[in-house]
Amino acid sequence: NAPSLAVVGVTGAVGQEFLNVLSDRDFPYRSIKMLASKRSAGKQLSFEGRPYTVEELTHDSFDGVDIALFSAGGSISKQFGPAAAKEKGTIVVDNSSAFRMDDGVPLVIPEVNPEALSGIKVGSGKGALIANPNCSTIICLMAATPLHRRAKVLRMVVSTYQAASGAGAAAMEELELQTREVLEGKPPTCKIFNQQYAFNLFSHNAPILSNGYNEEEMKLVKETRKIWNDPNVKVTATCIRVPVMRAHAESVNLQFEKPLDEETAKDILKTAPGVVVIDDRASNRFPTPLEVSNKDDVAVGRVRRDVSQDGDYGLDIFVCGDQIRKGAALNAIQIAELLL
Ligand code: 11C
Repeated sequence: NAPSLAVVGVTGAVGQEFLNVLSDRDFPYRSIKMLASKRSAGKQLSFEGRPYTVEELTHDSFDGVDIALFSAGGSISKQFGPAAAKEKGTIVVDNSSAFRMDDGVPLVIPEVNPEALSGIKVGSGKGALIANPNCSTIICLMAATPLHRRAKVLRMVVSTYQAASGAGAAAMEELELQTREVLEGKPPTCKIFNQQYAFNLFSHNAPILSNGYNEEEMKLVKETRKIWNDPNVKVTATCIRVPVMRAHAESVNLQFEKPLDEETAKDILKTAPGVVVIDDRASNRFPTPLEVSNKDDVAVGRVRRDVSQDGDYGLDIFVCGDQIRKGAALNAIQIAELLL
């Protein structure tokens, strides 16, 4: 008995990727609603050879919906997610940050903490809210978790190089437009970001908090603790927006409780689900955002002993992952697969 689905925010970058991933993975469904704001209602879409009309999102949209995949921003999630779960018995997998840190809301990377979904099942008649982590957290923890399981991470220092897609389809369009404008000697159009993006990079555009970190950096700190169920793990991060279209890169420095040498670390990563190792020192070939774009797997390389730490208690790694896919749509749909 295949579930009925709804995609909320279907016209956005992640919404469109939900459809690609559902199709690629042959996700079973008996019906699917394409939901978006009033502005997009009435648009025609084609999915798996069938025509669909985008419907305006309302509370009634979730009548009879088993699983709703949300990616329409935090305020839409807050407005419609809890009501759909509570009143309509819908299982909401939410890509926004609205509920991630709420007690009782599982924050899940299927390869990392699938146990957080225990007790939630499609067809049980009971709705639920499940949060998809932030993309930089997902990509980082895909690589760090297999090493954490072996040697226990005490401290993690993350530096990100984040793509335009993290700020949505309009930011991707702005990067393309600005690149053309700069090459043509015209002033760049700065609508999404308040500064030139093409041929530049800048501190992540998320709001800066009172501790000097921006929200994106604190998501890495807090979400890691929740996903690893380890309130004591020390995490610090610096998040940077770079002019790359759709895949994030992250430099991750790890300090362990137990020794872990680089060869063992590479062997662990080679067998980790959803991870590929690209680490060819002889030809200087390592992960790149372009190489992982439109791919499911997160790529890890530059695996090396941290020379600033004694013995084998520290490693540096470099990770790249597709922000729209594993960082958002794929992760959410893998969660839904676990619930079937
Ligand atoms: C980015 N991670 O790359 C952000 C965007 O909490 O889901 C997504 C913010 C979030 O800019």
